[in-house]
Amino acid sequence: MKKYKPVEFEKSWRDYWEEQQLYNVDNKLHAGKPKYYCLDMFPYPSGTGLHVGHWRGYVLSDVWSRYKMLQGYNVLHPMGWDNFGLPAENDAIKKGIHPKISTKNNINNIRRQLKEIGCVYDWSREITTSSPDYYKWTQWIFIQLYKKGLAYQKLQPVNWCDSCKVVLANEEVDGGKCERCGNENILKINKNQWMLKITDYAERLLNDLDKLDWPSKVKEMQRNWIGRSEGAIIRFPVKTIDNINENIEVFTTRPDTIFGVTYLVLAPEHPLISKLVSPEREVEVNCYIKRAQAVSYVERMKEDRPKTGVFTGTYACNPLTNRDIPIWVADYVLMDYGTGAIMAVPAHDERDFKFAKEYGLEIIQVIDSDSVKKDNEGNLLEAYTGDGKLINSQYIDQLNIEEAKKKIINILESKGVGEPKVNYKLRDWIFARQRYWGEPIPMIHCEKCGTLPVPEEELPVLLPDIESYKPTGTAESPLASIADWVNTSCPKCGGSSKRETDTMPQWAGSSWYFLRYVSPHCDNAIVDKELMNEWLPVDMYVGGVEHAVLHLLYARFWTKFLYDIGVVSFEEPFTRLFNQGMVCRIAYKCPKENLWLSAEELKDDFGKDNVHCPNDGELLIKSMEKMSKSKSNGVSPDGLVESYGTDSVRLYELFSGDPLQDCEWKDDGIKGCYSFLTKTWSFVIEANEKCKLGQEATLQANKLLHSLIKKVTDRVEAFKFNTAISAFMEFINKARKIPEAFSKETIESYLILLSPFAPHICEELWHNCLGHKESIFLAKWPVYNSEFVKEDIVEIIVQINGKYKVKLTVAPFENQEDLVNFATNNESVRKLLEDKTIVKSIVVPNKIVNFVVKDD
Ligand code: ANZ
Ligand code: ZN
Repeated sequence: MKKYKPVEFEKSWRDYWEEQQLYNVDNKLHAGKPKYYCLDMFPYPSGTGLHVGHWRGYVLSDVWSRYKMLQGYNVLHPMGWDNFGLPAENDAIKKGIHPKISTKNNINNIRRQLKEIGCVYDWSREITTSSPDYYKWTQWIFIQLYKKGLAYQKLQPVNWCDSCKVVLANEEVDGGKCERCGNENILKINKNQWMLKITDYAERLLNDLDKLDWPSKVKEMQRNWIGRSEGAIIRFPVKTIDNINENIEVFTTRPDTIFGVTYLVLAPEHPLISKLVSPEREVEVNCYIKRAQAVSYVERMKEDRPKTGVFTGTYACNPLTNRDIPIWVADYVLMDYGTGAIMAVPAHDERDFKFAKEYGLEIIQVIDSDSVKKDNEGNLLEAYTGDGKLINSQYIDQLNIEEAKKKIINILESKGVGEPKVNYKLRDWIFARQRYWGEPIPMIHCEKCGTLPVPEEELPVLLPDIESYKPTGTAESPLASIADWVNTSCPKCGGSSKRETDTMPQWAGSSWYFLRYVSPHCDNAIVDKELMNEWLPVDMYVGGVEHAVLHLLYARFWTKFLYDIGVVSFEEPFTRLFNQGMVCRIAYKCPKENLWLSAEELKDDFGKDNVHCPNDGELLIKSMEKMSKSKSNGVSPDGLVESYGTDSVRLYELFSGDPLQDCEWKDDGIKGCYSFLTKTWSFVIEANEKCKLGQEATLQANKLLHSLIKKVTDRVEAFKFNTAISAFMEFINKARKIPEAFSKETIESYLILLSPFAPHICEELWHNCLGHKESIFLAKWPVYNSEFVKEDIVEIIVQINGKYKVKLTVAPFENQEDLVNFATNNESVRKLLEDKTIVKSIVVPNKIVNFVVKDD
């Protein structure tokens, strides 16, 4: 019998799939089938290529796509490159190669690696965000946004990294540090910036989350990011000094606590400060403001930060009690939320409480309940933020909080000193970078006519080729120094004018790429209408949870906008979302040099405890870390593919853990998968040899196979690929003892089931052992016969809060956690659990799953 040698045939099957255009959706092989659009979050082509951690998501979506194909769908599974933006530019700067060239090289390398995984993409649809025929349409969208008043310029404090010499977006400031270089010295400078008014869409972005079949964790993250708060605006008149007549407007979610206000706080950037500060306090206040500017927003928002502030020397007046209230300045109040000013209620707000304690300010309790904590003298021990009844509040005493809120808002309105207000945490999107490697913002500044969009027929505004793409070290983009690009004529008056030199942020191209894939070569419109209606929205979107907020929010925003201007016919781009967990691996760090050491450097010691540094003998710190270049714990797939073949690597990627969870990469884990494939190889060959023409499978063989069909189908549906693979392993250990018991048809079914996971070996055996002439991926996913799985099936009752909901039939689980997973992932159960938080799940093994839930 021939031995299993994957290197001998894997490559040629990959070539075969490409020649056959297996995933080319226009191919006539797929005519008349229903559509299925499966999309991977496309990669930034970084210089280091892909490690096995990156592979995980691509393998997952490939298995899913091949499975859908076998189920009879015409599967659109495209791939492309998000190669504008900071990572590519920084990488290029480091190596001194133009980003256009370096990203092209990187793309070629990653495309090769993706092909090597055996993923079949429809490469005829490949798109690149930096190619002019793509970014032409990114610029076009910008102009449409501008025309609708959703793109505007605003003087904004921006984060300036003194070390990278660039302006950083808020999301690039990570824990007060520059995300690129780790520098902690992030300054605020003012700059006129292009902004997109995503806040106009806040309500819809929030409400439409309910329609999506997404992990509830991601929806929750989006809800928090949008951050809707209901409350009120209240105006506190400033006590007149020098006849100034000003009000301090605050936003509060707790108008009910107005009788407990003991001071007001302005953010250090608040424009009123200079007007109302008393002369004798001016020096101190200015000094405080200066210091506050050096602190990042992220830092300022931290709960546990010591509270600091200064008194302005001035008082305001509580509009309902006429009491004098001191006005303070403190950096725990942020300028860009609400009104940049608050009414402080130390008795019921934790930050206010700490601040009041620090500066000896009065604390008036206005909410009472049994759980309020006090010392012997009756002083509050901490801020009480729970439910209760109003006290010390005149005519609203004894009301509950909700009643009190309503009543106070009514009174404020009738006196004209306040009104209800909904506030969002979501900020407008700063849509400009002072960098070279991005889409030029297609605007022109004319001294006479002002700021105008480039006429649409002149798009794209090409990014010029330049010698120096490095940051200028000023707050301008490198484009500003290319005179013959910058100077242009005004589209309105023809006079001399200047191009906008800022470029778009790296999120731009990825905010709409899913749309371009359906008609990537369409040059007279952003998308071909008919194809758009046929393919979109995306049925399954696969990618890392690190994009749970920004990318997904931006893509949803642009989709809603394109819907509003009639370009697309759907309001949400991604119907279903799957976030794979990260691949982790042991990592060693030398505490002395702060260096991470790789497996190559540590040789046989890798994996052991108490390892010493080969350079300086220091005891190394061993930990489990996300696989990454920076921790020196990446594993390149290239060598593994050479020794074990792609199929084994694919299987191990899937087998190493629940796809949703982080998993650990063990270097010899792959051997088990290789051994399983070797067994599969000899089993299929032997069974096929022993199988006589027309032979029927025995009852035993049928039972084995049909229970496998049932298990694999259920588990794939639930995205539990790891347990699907265990089912294969169990099967093969039993089946190889009775190879003579199988029929040709049962052997075929086995291969079809395995083919999405290990496509090469299955295609090889399908052709060269079983004698087929067409790809196995044109076969049909087998269906189990319930006759053969009777004993193997249990009925699971699913309850929510003890009430019967649905019945599921499934092969019994050994591990009851898998049963809970299976139930949570079932289509109808998922719907029932939407917008609920599972408090716990109670299991009667293989009989009942009861979810105890609360509403979100
Ligand atoms: C009085 C009060 C009493 C408050 C109380 C809370 C509890 P959300 O919207 O839920 O995050 N706040 C308002 N603007 C702020 C700003 N720019 N910087 C820092 N804090 C700000 O919370 C809104 C609450 O956060 C507001 O309600 C305000 O404090 C504070 F027992 O007003 B509250
Ligand atoms: Zn002009």
